[in-house]
Amino acid sequence: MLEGCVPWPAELAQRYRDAGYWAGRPLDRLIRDGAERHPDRIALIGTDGARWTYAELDAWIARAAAGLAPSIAPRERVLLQLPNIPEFVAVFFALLRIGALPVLALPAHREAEMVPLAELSEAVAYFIADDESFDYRALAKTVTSAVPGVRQVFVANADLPLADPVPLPEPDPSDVALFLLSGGTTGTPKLIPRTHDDYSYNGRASAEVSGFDESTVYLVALPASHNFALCSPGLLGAFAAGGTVVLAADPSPGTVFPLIERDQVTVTGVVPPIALLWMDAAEFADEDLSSLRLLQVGGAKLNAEPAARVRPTLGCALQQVFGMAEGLLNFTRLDDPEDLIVETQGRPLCPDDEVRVLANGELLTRGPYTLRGYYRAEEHNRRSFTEDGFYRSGDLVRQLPSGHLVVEGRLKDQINRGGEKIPAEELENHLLAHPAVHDAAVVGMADEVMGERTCAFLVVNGPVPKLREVKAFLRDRGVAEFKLPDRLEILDAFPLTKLGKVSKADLSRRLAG
Ligand code: OOB
Repeated sequence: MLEGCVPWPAELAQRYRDAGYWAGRPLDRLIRDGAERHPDRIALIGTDGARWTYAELDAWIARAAAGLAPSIAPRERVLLQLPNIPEFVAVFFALLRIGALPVLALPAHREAEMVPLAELSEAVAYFIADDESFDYRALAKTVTSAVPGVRQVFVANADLPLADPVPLPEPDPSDVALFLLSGGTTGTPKLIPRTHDDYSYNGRASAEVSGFDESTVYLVALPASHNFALCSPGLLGAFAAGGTVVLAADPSPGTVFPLIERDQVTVTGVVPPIALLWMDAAEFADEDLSSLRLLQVGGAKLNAEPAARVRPTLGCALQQVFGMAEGLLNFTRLDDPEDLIVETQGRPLCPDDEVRVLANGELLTRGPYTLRGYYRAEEHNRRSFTEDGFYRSGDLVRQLPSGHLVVEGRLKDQINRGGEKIPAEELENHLLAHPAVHDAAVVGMADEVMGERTCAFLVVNGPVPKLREVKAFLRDRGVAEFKLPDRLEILDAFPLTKLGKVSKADLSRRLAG
């Protein structure tokens, strides 16, 4: 296993192999198998309608792998920051094929996220795209000058090197295939190593519980680099089932509804605020959405009331998904009774997912696709895992006799803003850098649509800054837009707990009261 990663203990690894979860095949087999079994089926459709069969996609990947092999070595880390464009798929699989390890950044990330990520991963290359919405070339310049180890920048939709396919050595399926980003709870980013074996299982098994097959047309509405849209079941699950993947540039009804009609999309996955938006827009939409069979909702809690409205408004079934980039995935089952689908966040994907709910409600888990440690984070790992290897999710849940989980809250110091995760400490550190800020504490405030929004409490030692100025200050530091506070509250001093720590519970109560 790659240095800096924590392997599963040998007995568990054997159990996962014996049970067939770990199939001993490299992740890029998804496409190679598809090209062998059904070369002429449509694998991928771009936003503009461009189409690739499995054979064509496989050939493109092979040429991209050959083009990249001279400049990137096996096991080297590579930053991948691409929107939902066909090149995402080509580059992702090309990197797997040469044994390089993609680090999946979100398109929304900026300098404040990308620089620490480049440092931690010791990335040697950085894939960006030319995009109307943002100048990624400028961002890449900033990152490469701050972290010289990033020796090459590729603009995937402008200068992707292609060459005649060459034979490449197969990676060890038990080794790391890629890194996902953790939602995070601390001031620094955390990388989640996912192996070929574990991530292949993740995609295959979630495709199965979601009823994916060759008739599946999966729309990628969320960022493809997020675990939900990538592999839960997401685009990798759709490929595993021999289905078709359609890429949407963004999840707005104006973008997505025409694609659903055009490509007869059968299933997609979204976060709760997007589901709400779609339900509102569907009533007035001209497009025919009748091909949609299933809407998967996850990333943040979907309340029972909107959950019950999915079928009447969109005419499709609902599947709740409670997942995490760290591993464990919970799904309501397609044949679950309606009350479980509406009122719970599903039950674990795998019979060998071990779930422990502590007396305080905290969910701990280990299993065949849940990490055993973050990358190069020994100290943090001591806090995030039990002695016997359970991951402390920081989520508070209730488990029903059926095994279904109801998410009731959170212990971790993170804000879940409509599925986008904001580590409080990270934002507090940025706020503390402001000259007028003496102390900062960030808490979530309840919001009908987003679930939570972000409130920054400040103690100031200078002129009281306005929200607009604070946002501009943070933007200037290169903090991603979704992490900027929605509200500012100025206090003379913070309420403290009996132990003398800032009482975020008290701060939350102030917002509620
Ligand atoms: C997904 O992954 P992450 O890594 O962005 O965030 C994980 C965290 C969970 O620990 C939990 O706090 C929250 O997001 N969460 C939910 C939820 N789904 C995720 N909270 C309540 N209800 C839900 N349905 O968010 C993710 C990864 C794969 C599939 C789906 C979501």
